[in-house]
Amino acid sequence: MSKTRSSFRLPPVYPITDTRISGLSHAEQVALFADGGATVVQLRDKHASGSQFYGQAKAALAVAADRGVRIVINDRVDVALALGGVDVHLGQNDLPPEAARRLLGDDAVIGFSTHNLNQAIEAATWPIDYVAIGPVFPTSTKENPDPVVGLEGVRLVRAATGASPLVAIGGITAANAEKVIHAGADSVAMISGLLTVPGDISSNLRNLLASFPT
Ligand code: TZP
Ligand code: MG
Repeated sequence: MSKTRSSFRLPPVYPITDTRISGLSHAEQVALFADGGATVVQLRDKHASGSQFYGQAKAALAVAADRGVRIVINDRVDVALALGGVDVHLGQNDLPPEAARRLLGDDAVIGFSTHNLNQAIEAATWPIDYVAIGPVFPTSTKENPDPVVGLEGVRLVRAATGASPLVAIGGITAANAEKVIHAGADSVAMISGLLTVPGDISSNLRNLLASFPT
C-alpha cells in the first residue's frame, strides 16, 4: 500500500448491505446505517443484474450524499464509474486493483479482499487503501467461503502488514467484535451481525460504535 494512499481512515465498524438478509433496499439500509452513525457503507449485491444494481445504488447514493456517508461499491467497477464519486471493494476474482485504479483515478478509495496471510501481504504492496481479511469466523452470508482465519489469522496479518489499514470480516457480531479489534483489525465489517433484525439495524450499529470510542 503506497504511502500516498494513507489518508483514508476506516471507521471502527464498516456496515455492508444485503437485500436478502435485511429484506430492505440498499437505499433503505443506507438510511438506517446513517441513522446509526455510519460514515462509510458498502453496497454488496451478488444477485442483482447490472441494471438493477446500478438503479439501486444510484438511489442509495442520493441518500448517502444527503447524510455525508461514503459509498463503496462491491465488485462492480463499471457501476462505480457510471455513478461517479464512489469507491470500490474488490475481491480475488474481480478486476485487479491496479486496473481499477487506472479507471477510477487517485481519489477513489479501493479496498481488497484477502483470505490468507500470503494474499494479505501481497495486497498490502498494491495501490489500494485498505486490505480486508476473512472470514474470521464461520459465516453463512458468503457463498463458498474460504477457510476461517480466526483471531490468530487477524493477528498474523496485522503483524505482517505493519500499519496498513485492515478490516476484518466474516461472522463478526457485537459479541466478538472487540476481540477482533484487539487482534489488530482497525475495523470490523459486518453484514448479518447488523442486519438480521431489520427493526434493530440503526441501534445495533449505534451501540457497537459507542463501544469503540475514537
Ligand atoms: N467476505 C468474507 S466473509 C464475508 C465476506 C463478504 C461475509 C460476511 O458476512 P457476515 O454476515 O458479516 O458474516
Ligand atoms: Mg468481489
